[in-house]
Amino acid sequence: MTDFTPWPEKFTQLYRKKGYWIDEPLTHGLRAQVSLHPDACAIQCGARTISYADLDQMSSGLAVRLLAHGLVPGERAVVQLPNCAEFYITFFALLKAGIMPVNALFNHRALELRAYVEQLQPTLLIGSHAHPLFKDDVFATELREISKALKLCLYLDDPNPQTDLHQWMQADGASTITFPDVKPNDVAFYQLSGGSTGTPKLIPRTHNDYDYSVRASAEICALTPQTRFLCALPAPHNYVLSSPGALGVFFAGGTVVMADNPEPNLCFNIMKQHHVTMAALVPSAVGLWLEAVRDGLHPPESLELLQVGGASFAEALARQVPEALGCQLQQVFGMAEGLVNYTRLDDSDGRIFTTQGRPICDDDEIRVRDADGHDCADGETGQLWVRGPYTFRGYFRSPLHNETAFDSEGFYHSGDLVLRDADGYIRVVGRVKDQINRGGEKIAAEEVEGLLLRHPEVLEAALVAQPDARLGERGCAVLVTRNPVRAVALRRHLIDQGVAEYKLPDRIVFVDNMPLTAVGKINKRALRDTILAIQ
Ligand code: J2J
Repeated sequence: MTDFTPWPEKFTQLYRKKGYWIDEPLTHGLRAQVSLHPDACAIQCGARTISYADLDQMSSGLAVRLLAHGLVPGERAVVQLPNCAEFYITFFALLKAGIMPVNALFNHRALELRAYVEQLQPTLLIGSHAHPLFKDDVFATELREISKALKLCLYLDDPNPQTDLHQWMQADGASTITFPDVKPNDVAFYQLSGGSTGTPKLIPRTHNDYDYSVRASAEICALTPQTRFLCALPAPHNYVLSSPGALGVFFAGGTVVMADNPEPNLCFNIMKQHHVTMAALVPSAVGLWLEAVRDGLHPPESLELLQVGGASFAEALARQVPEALGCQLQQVFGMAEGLVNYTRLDDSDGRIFTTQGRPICDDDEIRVRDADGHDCADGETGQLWVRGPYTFRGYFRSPLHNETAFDSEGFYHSGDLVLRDADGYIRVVGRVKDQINRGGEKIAAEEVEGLLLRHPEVLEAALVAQPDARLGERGCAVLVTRNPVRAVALRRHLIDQGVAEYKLPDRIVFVDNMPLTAVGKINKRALRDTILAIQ
């Protein structure tokens, strides 16, 4: 089974020749800023100010200690940290040490973490006791059984200095060590896929491809050392990590200001206190910010640019942003698998309000195809296929899934329904993948259905999207059961299996029979109508 599918040689050469891939490790952007202005603030985390020199030294300190402990470049790690400076320090430390992490979301639970550990067989786990799974050693012990290679577990704020992450970040001697040479075409880390399948899939991202997407994004968004970026979405998410996200800000010498979540009172206070100039939100959070302003809360005057992406953003809301929040809007349509589109800062209002932008790169090859694989004309709705210098070529160890996710020419099928105008601007109008987009959080229907079907009373299960004014969509489980079961019992059943809370169906509906398609599959389109009819 392939861990990583490389780009064919022809493309590798092209992307190098065009200057997209510059054969530098993903840490090079940070290195440059450390030497330019070591004392500038890289991260504002609550009252803590982490300078570029601190970020560099602490990440080197951790990297040195990990290697001295016997971890070996090429090994893998599972990391689960909340939104805090240590997330980035750890990320850079692992890049320096050549250890490839997956950064789990903080709201992931046992099911997701088990799946990552099972797939990656990590030697290192970095977590936080603030997470319910790591309040004692029980779950970590279970993970050690799943990955026999797991030799070190470190925790944020661990009372035991031997395993306290901060202790491991002490910089002693770090500056004298040389780190292993990383090969820029190797995997730097694994990104999380929103997924549409039963088990969460991992996306290998290389130094070269990720570095390009970050560098180019920072340029498109005109980031400078004066940029003060609010990270209020989960830090590991591809959007706030790389579009241009925290990495883009570090590469430009700006400041990342951390917030636990996008709640408007919290964020407005933080933004005012730290003069935030730019923020990235999902549409459901923008809804909350606009509502707060209508209720009399003053938006921060320093805010210049608000990025909105991750889920469909209604034009009516988009139009309100500049006046209500006193800033420019930028729409972002991206995916952890690669392709990212932005409206440009100098685009007309019409484009900014009604499209999700155009790709980063001229060599992002976009195909809009109908269900039979034929190319659609400009302005016609079809399925998005893409290949390019930062769109991956295969999921980690998923040969079967890769067969359908890619065509024979290496184009990736994102599962989005889009239309593209003659200038290459894209509008997302729906999707064909079996996924719920719950306020930007992606839920693979098949995963939740599989868990529901493990309940002894459940005969058939389908998770479908139901429109929701606040979240855009909610998950509705439609079930055929042997005997009546209470919804609370089913929720309990899901929680007991350790699934992340955001994946729990918001609503459970019972039916006698499932509507079927001509080929005998559950007809989800019909089900969506059914659940609306029985509101
Ligand atoms: C409609 N649907 C959108 C948009 C993403 C930048 C921004 C977002 C993501 C992300 C990202 C959308 N309108 N503006 O990784 O770097 C839906 C699509 C897409 C899926 C990807 C980035 N922006 N989507 O959201 O991997 O369905 O990445 O295929 O979480 O989100 O989800 P994800």
